[in-house]
Amino acid sequence: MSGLHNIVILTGAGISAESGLRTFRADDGLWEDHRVEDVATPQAFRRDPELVQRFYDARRENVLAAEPNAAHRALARLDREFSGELLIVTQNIDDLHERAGARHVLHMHGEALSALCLACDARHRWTGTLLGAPGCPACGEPAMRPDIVWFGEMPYEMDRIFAALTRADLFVSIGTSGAVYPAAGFVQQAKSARARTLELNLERSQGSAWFDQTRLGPASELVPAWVEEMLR
Ligand code: BJW
Repeated sequence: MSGLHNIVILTGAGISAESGLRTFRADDGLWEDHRVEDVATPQAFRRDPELVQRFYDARRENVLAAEPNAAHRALARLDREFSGELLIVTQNIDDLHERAGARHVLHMHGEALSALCLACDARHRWTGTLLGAPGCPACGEPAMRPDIVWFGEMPYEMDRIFAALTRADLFVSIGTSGAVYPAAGFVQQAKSARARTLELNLERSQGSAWFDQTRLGPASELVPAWVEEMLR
């Protein structure tokens, strides 16, 4: 495996598109039905909690109905078989990496199947609805919100992510448009740590010029082919 010891993989909505989960910024994307400021900010939640809960209740149902595709399965295989350190940092709120069998996954933008209590900060696995303000299983308060990182909020696990980027000798970005920070800046951090950088995407991302190599096509084809090369 050409002397690699530390791989960091960033995934975005594009890796789950072929599992039937819509991306954000495509013509038929999630933001087509909703203005981002109406559903993905803390201000939106304060202004119209029912709209936001309904949006994420529907997303949670879609996640539960979706299945991992060949790209998730290939990354899970790499996670199992790579002898060095590997970290999958996903911006996605679905659990398809885990359901494909990946073990080293960080959800920097939160998880659809988790709820966060605004009264006591407890996080609970949540597969039902949040509309109707159910009580928190820990403190009983009807103060549960989707455990999602909205615009203006600090993404999860940033310390572990930055530490991994500093050690990385390969950084791979899969199915993300590079429109949202801090994730969009990871390629530059990896490059300053002298990592090689590879982009796998349907079309070039906004930060495409930062990558040493770009391969264009659907994730379900590109990712298994790349993993095969890595494990050869
Ligand atoms: C395929 C495919 C197939 C399709 N195969 N590929 C100005 C400059 C810099 C920063 C800012 C700024 N103004 C404001 C900010 C900060 C802000 C930000 O980035 N705003 C931008 C609009 C500029 N960021 C934040 O507020 C973040 N917090 C923050 O910065 O805290 C401070 C901080 C400081 C320093 C260090 C650390 C922190 C929080 C961002 C939260 C983002 N939340 C969302 C929604 C919540 C989750 C949810 O509802 O699901 O997360 S936004 C949305 O975008 C979602 C996604 O995770 C995220 C990224 O989208 P993604 O995955 O790239 O999807 P798309 O649709 O954009 O792209 C899909 C791609 O797939 C495309 O490229 C297709 O080609 C490809 N594709 N089919 C392969 N089959």
